[in-house]
Amino acid sequence: MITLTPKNRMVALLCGVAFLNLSLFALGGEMKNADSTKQNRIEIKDFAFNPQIITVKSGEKVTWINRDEEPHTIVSVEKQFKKSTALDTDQEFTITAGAPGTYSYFCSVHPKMTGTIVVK
Ligand SMILES: [Cu+2]
Repeated sequence: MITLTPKNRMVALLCGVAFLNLSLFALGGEMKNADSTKQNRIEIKDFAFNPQIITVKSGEKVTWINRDEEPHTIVSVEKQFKKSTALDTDQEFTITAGAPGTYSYFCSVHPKMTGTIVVK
């Protein structure tokens, strides 16, 4: 039988605190993961945006990455977001989706390249 001396009580308390800390840490890690999986990525390859239509929630980020050897830009048809600079190979451009609606965009270097973001 274990008697609870003051020292034993202290050890038990410390174990409890350590356990609580671990649980909080695990929870924080999970929340962080959930956030980082919320990535909306559009690849630019072979003179096309992939996916060509993407649906995101207002406030989420949308990132384009240029996988072509040619420079491309991202320009909102109705100026719903600032236009990108000319993206070099593997260069990225990120916007934050604003008010719900349909955002059409194109590449000013190759105006036939078009895409759509649907913001819910
Ligand atoms: Cu282009």
